[in-house]
Amino acid sequence: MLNRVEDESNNLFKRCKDNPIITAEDLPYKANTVFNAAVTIIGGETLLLMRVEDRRGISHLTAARSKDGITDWRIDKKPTLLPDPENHPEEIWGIEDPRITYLEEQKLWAVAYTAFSEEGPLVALATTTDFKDFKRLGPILPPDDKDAALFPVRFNDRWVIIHRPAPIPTENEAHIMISCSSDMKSWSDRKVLVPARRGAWWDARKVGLNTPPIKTDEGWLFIYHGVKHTAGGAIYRLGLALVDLEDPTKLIGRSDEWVFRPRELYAMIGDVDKVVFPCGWTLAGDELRMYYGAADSCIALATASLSEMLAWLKEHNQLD
Ligand code: BMA
Repeated sequence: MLNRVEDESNNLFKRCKDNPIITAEDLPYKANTVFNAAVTIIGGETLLLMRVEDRRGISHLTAARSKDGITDWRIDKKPTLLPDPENHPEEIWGIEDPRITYLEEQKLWAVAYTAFSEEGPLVALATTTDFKDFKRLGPILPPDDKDAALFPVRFNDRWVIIHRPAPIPTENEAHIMISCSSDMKSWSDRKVLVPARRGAWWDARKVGLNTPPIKTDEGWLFIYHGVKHTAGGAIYRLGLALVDLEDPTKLIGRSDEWVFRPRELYAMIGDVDKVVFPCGWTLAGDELRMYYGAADSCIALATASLSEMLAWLKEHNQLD
């Protein structure tokens, strides 16, 4: 893989030269891996809420803060949010892959994460104002379901969440869905938002949301992953999806090609080979910063221009 030094044909993302920016060696305590981090800006600093897998295989979440979002990460000395199976049995096998959304109305952050229950992974929700204390709302979507993120605002008085229920066995395809709720507890009106493609496509059979949707002039934009199964194992690559500003259940843009793929050694080889898996991004001016888990083993950073990305998507829009 080292001889594949060419960049993506679309050249939208630039990988940070310091990658990987955080590895398990940077943690103040022993763990197996650190990856798939959510991100937000708080107090003028970048905060990553990182998935840390301990040496039993159980994941928890730990916060890291940095002034420039690239270097000098200050990592909490102890796990920030540990699974709490006594009060929340659905967290028995850990908590994983958080996505952060700032809820403007409530002036707090909502964290949607995967709780690994005995019945399978499900979507759970917690809120916080400081990333020190968290209020758990418990499971909000039944197993199997994961890869969920809330929109920051309500639409017609209802909250909206993007998520990915398990494949229906007969179809064996996993599609990105969207559901609505008036109380954030019971979710209904489930609808397919981004269907998995078929056949040989890079995003055939299994897709899932990665980054929470951000508002742009063209629509709500998010990154999703496509999983292609090959004789050499699965490859996790990333594409773009755009939904209508007023009606987020309406898909209006979807990239034909992937925009990012595992390329460097740290994304090609790890606990799970050939995986790039962002759980968040930040936007400052026109600069998008995508923080991604690489090979389920470390955290890396790539940046892109939002306007270039939207212009590229117009040229590469293929909805089905
Ligand atoms: C997905 C999620 C991610 C993980 C990826 C690759 O299903 O569980 O946490 O990074 O698989 O292993």
